[in-house]
Order: sequence, then C-alpha cells, then structure tokens
Amino acid sequence: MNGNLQLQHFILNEQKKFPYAKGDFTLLILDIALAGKIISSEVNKAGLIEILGLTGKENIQGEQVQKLDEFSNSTLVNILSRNETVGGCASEEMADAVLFEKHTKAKYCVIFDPLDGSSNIDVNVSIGTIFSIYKLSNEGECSEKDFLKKGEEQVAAGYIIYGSSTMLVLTTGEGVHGFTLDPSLGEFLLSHPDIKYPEPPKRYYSVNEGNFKYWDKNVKKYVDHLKNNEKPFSLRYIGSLVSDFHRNLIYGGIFFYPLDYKNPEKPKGKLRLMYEANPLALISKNAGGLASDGKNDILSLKPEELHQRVPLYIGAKSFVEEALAFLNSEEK
Ligand code: P6P
Repeated sequence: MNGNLQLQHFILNEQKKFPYAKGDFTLLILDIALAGKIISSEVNKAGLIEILGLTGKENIQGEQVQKLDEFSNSTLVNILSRNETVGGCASEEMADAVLFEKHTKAKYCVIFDPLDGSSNIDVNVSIGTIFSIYKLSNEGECSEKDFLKKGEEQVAAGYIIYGSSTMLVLTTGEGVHGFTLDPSLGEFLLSHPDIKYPEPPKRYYSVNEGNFKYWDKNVKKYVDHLKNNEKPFSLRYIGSLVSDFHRNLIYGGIFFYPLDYKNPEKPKGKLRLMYEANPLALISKNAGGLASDGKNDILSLKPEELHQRVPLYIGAKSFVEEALAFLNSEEK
C-alpha cells in the first residue's frame, strides 16, 4: 500500500466497501479531519498565550480568547453545521444535542469529546478529540433518539491525538488506520496502516491507583495480581485517556477506570459511554482488542442518557479477559 496515501484517497478506496457511502461519508471524515487541523494549530499555540500577549481572556485584536475545549467544541459544531449530510451533533461540552433541522437530506450524526484531557494542556501532556459517527434512523430527520444508539451501531469512530505529532486514528469497520499530519502540507498521510494490538502485548497497565481504597475487593485483587506474578506488569498512566489508550494500542496493555465507591450508596464510573468508551471500544475491537464495563461488552450497552458514565476496561483482549475473570470471580 502506498505509504503516502492521503486520507481522502484512503477513505475513497475504503468507501467501495460501504454501499451507502456516496462520497458524503468521505466529506464527513474530511470535515472532522479539518477540525482536527484547526484544533491542532490552536493546541500547539497554547503554551504561547502569555508570551504572545494573549491574556487568555482577550487577544491583541480585542477578541475573546476561548478556553481550548470551548474552542475545539465550537470548531467541530461550526464545521459540521455546514455539512448537509450531518443531521446533528452532540458533545461532552453541550448539555443537549444540536439538531441541524435544515439538513433535510442528512444521513449521519456525530458525537464527540472535543478535547479530552484538556486539563493537561498547561503541562504539555498530549490530549485528543474523540468522535463517533452513527447513521440516522430516518434520513433527513435527526432526533434525540439518534444519539442513544448502542456502540455496535457506529459506522465509524476515531480520535485525533495532539502529541509529538498530530495523528488521526480511524476505523470505518474495516480495520484501524493511523494518519499523521504533515504540517508543511496540511495533509493527513497514512502512517500506520491496519493497526492491531501486538502479540504478545507489552505488559502495561494504566489505572489511577490513587483510587485504590474506593475499589471493590475483586478489583483490588486484580491489581495486586498485576504487580505480584511471575511477570509483573509496568504501570503507565498519563491521566489523558487518548494518550493512555493510544500507547496501549500501539505497544499493548490494558487501561481501566473501575467503578468507584467514593459514594458507597451510588458507585459510578468516570468515563462517558457515548463519546469516550464507545468510539474507543470500536477501535479496540477492530484492532483485535476488547472493551468491557466489567460485565458486558461496551459496544452492547443500551444508552439511557447522552452523558452517562461507565466503568471501562479496554485494551489487549487477553488482558481484558483476565481482568474480567478476577472481577467476576465468585469470592467477594
Ligand atoms: P483521573 C481527563 O480528565 C479524563 O477524562 C481522561 O482523559 C483521563 O483518562 C481521566 O479523566 C483521568 O481521571 O481521575 O485519574 O484524574
């Protein structure tokens, strides 16, 4: 495969596998990629806010400087609102979905976390945009129901990681592929065709052990096992989901954010189902991995509300299966 395949060429080639995609699917992916380029440019300037005399409130032109997650959100909404094949979008940054009623020929809706891990910007840790694409149940009639489908109904999912380079990782059902932004060309070029979890995977585990006392007994037993066995795992935890997920996808490993009992009456997960767990679960599955909430496959969960949280175990299949064996062992 030509190593310099541009994103648009790749998607058009892939499209032949999707009878319903008539070029508009390609344009939708390219719109998300455009948003990624714009966000990447801003994220990479973030450190210069002070130096450039940008107060962080009002810039030298007297314009309001938005917080980067607000900026990322409005960039995605504005670009998608101009794409007539998109009936609406939903975001971690917005309480409700935005419906583009005028798009009477719309076929898709998009759900995203515009800038996950944004609290890490000030310390130069990689962050990312995570997105999920669903087909509308009724073309031209986007409704709230379209934003509450199971993850297995996604037609595409991906993330854009703003790190040492900006990379778009995308699955449209046929495998997982990575495209690295060449800033001199402004093009995403195929750099990681057909990503699969390595076999054997590196023995990395990613979890915030600071929450140890809030976990149930089986989770504690699992983590103790990771550290006390014939081949102990290494802890790698950045505190930025896209970065932890991406490293584990390329090298191998498991990321988990268990149910925590900070409020014993109301244990809960932290990560969001619709725009964090589901898109990453589709990528993980199509790269040979697995994602679970500790009992069920993430992609099989029927969403109840747009911003619902779930526990998440995601990564190399054998590692997630081992975690599930501990979590669901009888002994409590
Ligand atoms: P904690 C970032 O705020 C985030 O949503 C994810 O990117 C990250 O994996 C997680 O929260 C980190 O949470 O509780 O370990 O700081």
